[in-house]
Amino acid sequence: MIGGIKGLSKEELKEKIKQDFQRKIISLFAIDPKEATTYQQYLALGEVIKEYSFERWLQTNKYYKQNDVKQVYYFSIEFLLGKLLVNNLINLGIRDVCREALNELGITLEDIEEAEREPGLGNGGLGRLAACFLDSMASMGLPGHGNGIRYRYGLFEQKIQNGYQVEVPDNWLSEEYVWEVKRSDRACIVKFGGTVRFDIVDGKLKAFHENYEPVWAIPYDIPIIGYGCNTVNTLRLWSAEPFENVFDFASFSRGDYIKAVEYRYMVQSITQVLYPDDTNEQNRILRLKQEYFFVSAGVQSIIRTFKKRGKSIHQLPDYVMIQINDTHPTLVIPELMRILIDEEGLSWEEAWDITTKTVAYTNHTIMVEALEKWPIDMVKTLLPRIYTIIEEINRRFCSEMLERTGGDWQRVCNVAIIQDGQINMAHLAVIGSSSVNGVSKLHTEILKNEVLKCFYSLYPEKFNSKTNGITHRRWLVEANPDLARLISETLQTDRWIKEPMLMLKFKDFAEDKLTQELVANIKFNNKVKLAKYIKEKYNIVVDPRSIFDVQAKRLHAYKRQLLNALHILHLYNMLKENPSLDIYPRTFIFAAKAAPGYILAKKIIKLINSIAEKVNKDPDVKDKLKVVFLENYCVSLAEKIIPAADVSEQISTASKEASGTGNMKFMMNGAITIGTLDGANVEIKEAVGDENIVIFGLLAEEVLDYYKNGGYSSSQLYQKDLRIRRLIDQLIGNFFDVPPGEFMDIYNHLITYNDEYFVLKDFDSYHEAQMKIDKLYRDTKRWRKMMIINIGASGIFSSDNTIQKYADEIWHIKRVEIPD
Ligand code: T68
Repeated sequence: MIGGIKGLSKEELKEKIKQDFQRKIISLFAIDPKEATTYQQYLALGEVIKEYSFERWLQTNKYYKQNDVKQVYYFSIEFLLGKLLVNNLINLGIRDVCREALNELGITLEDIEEAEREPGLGNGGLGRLAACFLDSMASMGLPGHGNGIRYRYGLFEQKIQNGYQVEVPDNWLSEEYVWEVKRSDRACIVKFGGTVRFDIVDGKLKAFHENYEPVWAIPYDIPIIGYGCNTVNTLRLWSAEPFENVFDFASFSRGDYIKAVEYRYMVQSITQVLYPDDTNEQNRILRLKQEYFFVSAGVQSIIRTFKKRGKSIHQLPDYVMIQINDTHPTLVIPELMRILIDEEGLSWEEAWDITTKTVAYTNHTIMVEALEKWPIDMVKTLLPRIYTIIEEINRRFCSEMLERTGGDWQRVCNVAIIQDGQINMAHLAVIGSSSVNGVSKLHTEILKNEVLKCFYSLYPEKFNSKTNGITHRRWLVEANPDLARLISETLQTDRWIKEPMLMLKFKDFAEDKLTQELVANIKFNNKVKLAKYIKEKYNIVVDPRSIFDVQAKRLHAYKRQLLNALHILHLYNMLKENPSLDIYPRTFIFAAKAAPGYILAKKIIKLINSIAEKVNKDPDVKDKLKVVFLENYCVSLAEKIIPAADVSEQISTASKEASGTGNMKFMMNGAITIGTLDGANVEIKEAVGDENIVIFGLLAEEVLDYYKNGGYSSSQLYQKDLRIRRLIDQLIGNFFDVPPGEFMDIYNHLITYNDEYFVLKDFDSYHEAQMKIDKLYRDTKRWRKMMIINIGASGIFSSDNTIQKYADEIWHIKRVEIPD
């Protein structure tokens, strides 16, 4: 180990970095440091920086243990970390000295930082939220860790070929991953399949799980380094490995060579790949295996650590809290019950009391198709002991409900865990936990009044709202260093990096001419950088003086990239009719991955690219409209795009986007939102004031009312509105240079199936809103003022604030200061 960096002067630290870095290159690659490639330099620097965090990491764990600190474990099937080198340098407070050290060796730190490959262990918002939360917990000195899966292949890499999305496997582990530490000594055994036998032992009914297939869960720990403090928490990701001795040996001795090999294959498949679906992949046995695998390993390891403290198991809820990120880790509930009953010998009632106090559940969606349900037979076969526990939870719950409702079977069936041969995971999560939260005010209201209404009337005290947040350290300090510097200079302090509510003071400078100019210059420079990237990568020239209008997020019908695309086509039509039409030049930028099996979403990508092709090469509109689709949207690309955005497209069908977090990242970087009153947009509007955001479209209650009572016909709109008719006709006519029928799925979605997400219904109102943006942007002073207000107000949406609420209201944990 390289040793710590405690108490060194800046000069000493610089010398140390130089030495450690060069030695590391030699020890890793046996080459002269001068000959190292940028990637080798990255690997060496990464190792050195990781080792610098070890002292604090040890210290943190020691402190938690010695002081009996209550700890939170955030269970999530995805953690979308992004690159860690820059982040870790900033949080350790050594980025500048490191830059200088490398400079003296003739190396540019930024080149090394760029060389890092990001682990794509998440699909989108949910996984990125988990990563923001880790950063906030560590930076706030909160004892909170992550528990997840170390996928061999992360989210696919997206390429665009001839306008179509093509998926390429993300082999992120082809080179070693610098930031992890393998801990084989802390492996756990996870058991699949087999049978359950019940027997009376010492007068008590006991379950015995037999003939199962054991799987090794090997933990890989990543240090999560807090900003400006000594806290280093842990993200533990589990990898599945076969049981070499016991099982293989047994199979071989039976002469069952094939079975032994199949077993190895089965085990490796468990953590092989992240499901590339941001709604839900149902009824896939492998997905269920993944869920149980990381849950079982995580809970076992928590209990093992807890027991080392020498406390009674009954005190578990006083020292441990498990937050489940959506329903994917819901098996925590029966798994904890299993351990408490089968291994710790507690009664059902004791175990249930402990379990429900220890677990809390966050819901991230109201989309019915995304609510997880597992067929009974699948669970019974794969997890026989867990199944018996779920069945018993259900039996007890239903009989209690039967009593409470005076024998109203219908009401009991509505809330049962087991329904129509399936296990309803959201119901299990609500029943088995102490807290249920939505991720924005509006979303929580919809949960209480619609989706989980029956449960809200049963347990109103469990329900609460925790509006999402983003870490301003990554999304501002790291992604937009010039703006961060300006804020510090303007406020004459950088304390806002620790206390984001101080950012609100930046709003006071909204009318200040100098601040306005400086903000505008920073934005312009960021746009120049992005324009350069676009030119280099796609050979498309975009004008940084045009409005950069950006929609970057997963491609999903409800997020309505289609509305944006059709509207661009409409602007194009207007310009063709009247080439001298006065519209302010705009560059429309899209970035979005579609789930590989999501046909409509993939057609929308093709449509955007077809529109881009039409628009970009038409001399009539050349300087007024440009359309660019940036491939492979991921955390690092987001860090390039967002600081350069003028307009942030947050245009989901009201009620559908639980919160959104991109909306917060854009406002934090001075983009103005054009959006519906959906998810956290509602709260962004409250924070910036009506005049600093552009709102359009149906309200959530109107949308829900249409779903319930009908009254909307997209084909009538098609008949009535000439603009819309023209757009739809262009889709299915020969306007685009595509194979016949290429966009038929889009046509059917909009017209045949009556436009489920109200794209056409909101079209007119969206157009009005876009014209308002056009007008506002021309008013330079006004626009700059809006930017500053958005930047300042974004402090409210720092995940530090969100996490403080989780800590106070759900977890009941306190900040601790880890001593030097
Ligand atoms: C998102 N959900 C919400 N899901 O859509 C978004 N789903 O509104 C919210 O801001 C964000 O969560 C954080 O709360 C997702 O991102 C998934 O990615 C996902 C992944 C696997 C299975 C289901």
